Amino acid sequence: MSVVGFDVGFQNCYIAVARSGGIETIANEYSDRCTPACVSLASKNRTIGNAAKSQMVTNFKNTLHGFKKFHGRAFDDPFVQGERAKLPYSLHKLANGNTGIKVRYLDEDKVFTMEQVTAMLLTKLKETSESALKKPVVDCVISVPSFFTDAERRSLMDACQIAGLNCLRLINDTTAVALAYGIYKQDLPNAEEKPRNVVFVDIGHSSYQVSVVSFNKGKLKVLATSFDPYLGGRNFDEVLVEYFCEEFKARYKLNVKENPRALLRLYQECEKLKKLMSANSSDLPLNIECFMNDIDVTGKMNRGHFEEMCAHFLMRVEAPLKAVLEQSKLSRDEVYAVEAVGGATRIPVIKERISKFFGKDISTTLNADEAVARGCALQCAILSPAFKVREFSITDLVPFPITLRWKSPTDEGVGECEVYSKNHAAPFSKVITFHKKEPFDLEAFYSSPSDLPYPDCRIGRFTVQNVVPQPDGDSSKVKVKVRVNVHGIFNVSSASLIEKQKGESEDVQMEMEPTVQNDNRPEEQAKMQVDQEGQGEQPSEEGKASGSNNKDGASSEKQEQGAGSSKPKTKVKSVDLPILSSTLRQVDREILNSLVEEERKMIEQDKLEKERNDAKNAVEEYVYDLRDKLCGIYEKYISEDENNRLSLMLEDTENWLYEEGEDQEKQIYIDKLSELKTFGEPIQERYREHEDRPRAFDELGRKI
Ligand code: ATP
Ligand code: K
Ligand code: MG
Repeated sequence: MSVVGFDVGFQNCYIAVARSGGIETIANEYSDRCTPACVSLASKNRTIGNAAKSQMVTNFKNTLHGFKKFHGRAFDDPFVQGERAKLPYSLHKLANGNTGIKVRYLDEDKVFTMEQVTAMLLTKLKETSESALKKPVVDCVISVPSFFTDAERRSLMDACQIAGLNCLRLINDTTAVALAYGIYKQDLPNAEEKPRNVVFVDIGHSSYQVSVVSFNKGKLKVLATSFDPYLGGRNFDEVLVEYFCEEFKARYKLNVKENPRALLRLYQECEKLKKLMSANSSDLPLNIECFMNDIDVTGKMNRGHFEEMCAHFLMRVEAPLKAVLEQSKLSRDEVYAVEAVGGATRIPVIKERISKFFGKDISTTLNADEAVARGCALQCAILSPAFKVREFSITDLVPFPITLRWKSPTDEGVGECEVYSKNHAAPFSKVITFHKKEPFDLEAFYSSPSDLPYPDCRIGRFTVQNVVPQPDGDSSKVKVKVRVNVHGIFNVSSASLIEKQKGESEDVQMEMEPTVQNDNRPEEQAKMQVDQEGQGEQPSEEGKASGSNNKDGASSEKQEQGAGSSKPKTKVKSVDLPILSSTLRQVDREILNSLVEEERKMIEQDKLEKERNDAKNAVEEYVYDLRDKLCGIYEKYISEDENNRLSLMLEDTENWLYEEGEDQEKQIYIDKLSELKTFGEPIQERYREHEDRPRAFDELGRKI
């Protein structure tokens, strides 16, 4: 079993793994611990990560970046349309209305779903971790922004499946950071003591998240989260880009926005400049050679000016900080520390604003780039039976309230109830009891659309099937279990019909479900009744169990399903009811399976292309190597004639590699190499024999 955590950022991905020495962040084949969230498609293969990033300007139409926020979004979504106008590659409306991406791949026009694009990135992260661990990686934990909605989370889970990963938990970014912070702390207050409250701030490239977390020994509880999903480092890059576009128009008469390549280069240079300004407050230059129309451009900027231009973004730093304090009802004095991660928290003025708001310095005990990935790996270690790590319980929360609405075809009654209030503990299950004579629909949706950073408040429709009246014509009691699971995904996880037994009273049946909980009593006319035991806010046994016992992975989810109904006690008989579910923007399951296969084929194609390239490089290397030696160490072991003939042959081969040999099958290169070796190896042999001979004499001499 692998223990791996992936921080899949909008711009940067990090990987942490558990090894015998503990949790460590690993480097990729470029010795880089950061893998850019970048995928480049080409006529023979895909490149992903660092290699793709270097294609960004040259192959701009087919190099994908900045796609994380398209997950679970409709093509017509205003956010998607806004991004589309700025992206150098093409977005595409898929048949189901979802956002897709259109590229040239293998010399054909090709459309990929968002799930596929992220799966490509995950494939790369998987391979990088596999080469570090030297074993296959399947189980993992992946981070998501805390504001990701159901559709976005489900879409990411589908991406995992396409990449052949088993994601044990989608963990919220700031929760992962909180785990990385808390698990090694020796001095956390005991269970009965007042908890330690820590604020975690993560400002990345695309978004800003804050949460307040309370710690006691062995556990953490997220008290509140808040966010500005559209504020991040890239907004600051954009300010600089806009500024220099204007300036270059005035000074050089250049229309940068009409030239995608130039615009991309300007973005890259502005990001570098922004980072430099974090360390330096004086005037800094921006120079780009051969920028557009063979013109070199120059410009300058300083921190003070930059901060002025960014005032409208800086104003937005405070709101989420305020919101978490309000929600958690904590005063600033009750905040023990403020921990900041994410690249954009390195901007000095942002740091200042945060620190001023709380009236304390920001702590930097965590690695700002790697803390999320480390938290993910720690969570994976906790969930993995194969790895020993101290127990640490995590209680996260439901960021947006969820309401359930029900109706059946002939019932006049339509009812609804908020099953999860804002900041309700998660993961968490609830059992709701209905009285029904026929199948009915449950519609789940986010009840507070204005809080949602997403334009559609629907979650999904769940049809409880096979409901029939009791033999005496009465309504049947139907128990429906709903759950916000470890991934933060809502589900109607099971339903069962309780058959009335002779002589049984209602009350006895009620006791059959001791672990039920619900915090709202719905209207009587809807014929829905909430079980008695679970009134109030205290979590059910199930909710507690999943909070304190972190073995609540994907596998135990299955065990719970129908737990109450599959082991009926003596007095009631319960029958499991099938549930038909369709969730927002869901990828058809059959299509998903074909995407799994497609990814597998693309991996194979990349592998073949790599082998082909390696074979070609081997020929090239042999040519150079042999040529060097022919006028060096081999010179004495070959006649002048032979040397000339062979040198000519090497020259021919070199030319061939640039001409018709540029793009051949792997076998052709292999054959070419062995052909060259038939000439080269005898010389090498003669050389080696000669070199070895005196040494052999030496050794003999010593023995005697
Ligand atoms: P997200 O969390 O939004 O998905 P991400 O995780 O990819 O994005 P990070 O890697 O945390 O983002 O941060 C990247 C951002 O931080 C970029 O905008 C980058 O320019 C910025 N950044 C990194 N270092 C500095 C620095 N020294 N000064 C200013 N900004 C910086
Ligand atoms: K990141
Ligand atoms: Mg991030």
